[in-house]
Amino acid sequence: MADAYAQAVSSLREQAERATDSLMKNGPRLLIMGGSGVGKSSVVNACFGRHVANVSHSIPCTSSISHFPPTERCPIHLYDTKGFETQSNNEDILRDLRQLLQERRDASASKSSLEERMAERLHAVWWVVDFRLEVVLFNTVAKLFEDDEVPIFVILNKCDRAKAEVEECLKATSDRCTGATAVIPVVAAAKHGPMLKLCEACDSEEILIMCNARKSFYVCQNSDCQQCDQQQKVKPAYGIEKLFEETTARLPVLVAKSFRQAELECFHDLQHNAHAIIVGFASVAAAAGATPAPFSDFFLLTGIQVAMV
Ligand SMILES: Nc1nc2c(ncn2[C@@H]2O[C@H](COP(=O)(O)OP(=O)(O)OP(=O)(O)O)[C@@H](O)[C@H]2O)c(=O)[nH]1
Ligand SMILES: [Mg+2]
Ligand SMILES: [Zn+2]
Repeated sequence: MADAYAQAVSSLREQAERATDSLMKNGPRLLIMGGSGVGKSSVVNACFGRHVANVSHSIPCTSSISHFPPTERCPIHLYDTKGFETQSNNEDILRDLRQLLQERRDASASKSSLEERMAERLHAVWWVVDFRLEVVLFNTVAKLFEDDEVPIFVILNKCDRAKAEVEECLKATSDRCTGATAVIPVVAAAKHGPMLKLCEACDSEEILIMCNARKSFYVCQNSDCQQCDQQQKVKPAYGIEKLFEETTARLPVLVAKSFRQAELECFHDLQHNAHAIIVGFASVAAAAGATPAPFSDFFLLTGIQVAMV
């Protein structure tokens, strides 16, 4: 019994290592853009944790774009753009974006297999905004990416404010940024309460918020709420899962796998998670009513893997 267990762990580890290699080779290429101080770094941290935002492993790509190559724990190529300035025409950034696009087209053209060519392309843009919107610049950039069919997701950050205010801004953003694939509200680093300042248990706006350096909670005042008068913790971030879902849905299947993978920071720690993985794996296989799929295919079952680890 112990032997069989050890064998299963070791076989899973081997398969996971192979899957990781392939994920790293085919990691999605994600470009982060946005004005200064809108929360680009906070969004990256909320999504990919501390495994990427480390400046020391970035490679200057152009003068205003840094490339963060994939790591074992975060198999994603991140291209981080210098925040643009409202007072400038941002010609330098536009020039660098053209250069990056060309570089990626050339890299793609140099490969022979479809799989490799696809892996070299830029796969998505995350355009982070807070409540100011650079519409002209956005539309210029959207045009730039149009030919390459790169989806642009506008991430409306700092949605830890009143619902009416956020909804108005979401509408204005969708109306004016016509080239956006989707506009997604998030709270990358909650400072003023939960998303939309709504109770997470009942959606009521009647909440009292207490956020300072030491405490971060709120109390729902709605007498029908199950959590009424209870302290509820303000989470570090909101809306990140939705952002992943929306982005994954638009990625080529090949790279979508590694994108989801980035969420599973602990995945490589197989020894630690072996038991949960084996239990999860067996139950998925049983539910599918088939012989167990190879581990790499298992990553396709994205909903399940998140629940599992
Ligand atoms: N209220 C609130 N503040 C946020 C949120 N996300 C980020 N911030 C704050 O916004 C400020 C800027 O965040 P950064 O992540 O450094 O923004 P950035 O776009 O990387 O900034 P630059 O790199 O300087 O251009 C910080 O003080 C953050 O704490 C959020 O969801 N809500
Ligand atoms: Mg930053
Ligand atoms: Zn409530």
